[in-house]
Amino acid sequence: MEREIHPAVTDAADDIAEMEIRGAATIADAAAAALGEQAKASAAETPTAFRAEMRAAARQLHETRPTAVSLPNALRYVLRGMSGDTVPELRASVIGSVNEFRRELDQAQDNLGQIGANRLRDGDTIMTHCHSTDALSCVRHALADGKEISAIVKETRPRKQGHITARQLREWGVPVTLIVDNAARRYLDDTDHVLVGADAIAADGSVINKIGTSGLAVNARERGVPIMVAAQTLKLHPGTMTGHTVEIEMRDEREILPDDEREAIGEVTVENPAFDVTPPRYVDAIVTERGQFPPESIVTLMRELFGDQHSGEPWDE
Ligand code: RUB
Repeated sequence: MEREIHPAVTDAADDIAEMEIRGAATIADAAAAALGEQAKASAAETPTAFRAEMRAAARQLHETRPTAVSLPNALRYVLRGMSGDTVPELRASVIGSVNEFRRELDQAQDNLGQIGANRLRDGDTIMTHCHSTDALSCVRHALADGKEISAIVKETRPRKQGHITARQLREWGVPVTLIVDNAARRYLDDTDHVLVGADAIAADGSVINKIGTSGLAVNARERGVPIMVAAQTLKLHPGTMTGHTVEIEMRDEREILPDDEREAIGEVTVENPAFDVTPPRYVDAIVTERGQFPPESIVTLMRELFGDQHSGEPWDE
């Protein structure tokens, strides 16, 4: 049966797929909000139809981008909070869990920011990669604590999310040096902390983040610069506890090589992975709203948070 999907869901799904909405926490927030709109607008007449509609909306959102685990974690949170025997009860429960989820997301980002800020000293220079709201929360708190922070911002090819980071830091008055990705090793000698976010953290402590993070981490380790990953617990990937791996999104080749330039070069293969995996041995600390963890011990937190819940996905029919 065709389910009524609200335009707010279709629009959010398109915006996530096209990266108009991007970054793991922002994607999770937008997906939860879209489920809330679906619940508010639903014309379903029976509880069964309402539940089916919510599952269909969640599936559409889930299919947009495969790597950021915050997206399925958000959908799980909202759908698992759906309860009641009538459509109005179901609707109210979904709206309630969407609001709760979004509040917790903000709160978690704020709390981890304070913990991450404690690692930064007055006068420190950080190096960033991509644009992470969790990572920037650490800087915001350090500034609020009266510390002076400078930033070396990697451009982050091919989508140049470094520009978003640079703009935000400048709004906060942070001195910014923008560099191309290839210059990172040279500027590590002027860096006190590498500070990045995460799209997913695996049970072994591996960090999945924007392509280029792993090379940066290896170089930083070689230069003796600590690497800190700011990632609220929404980024912990429950499936990796039972042996699943994290799918790395491959994006359109034209992000790297537009058609006209490709024609001029001739026949080439182009690969455009959006993310990579940094092994735990190159990471000094994962900073969450529950405290900071050496990557190898993150599994303890995952066991506490997820237990052994693993019984199918709430959006499956
Ligand atoms: C974004 C990216 C960010 C993480 C964390 O990739 O890799 O570092 O998502 O961001 P893309 P946040 O631009 O391809 O979505 O801390 O805001 O969740």
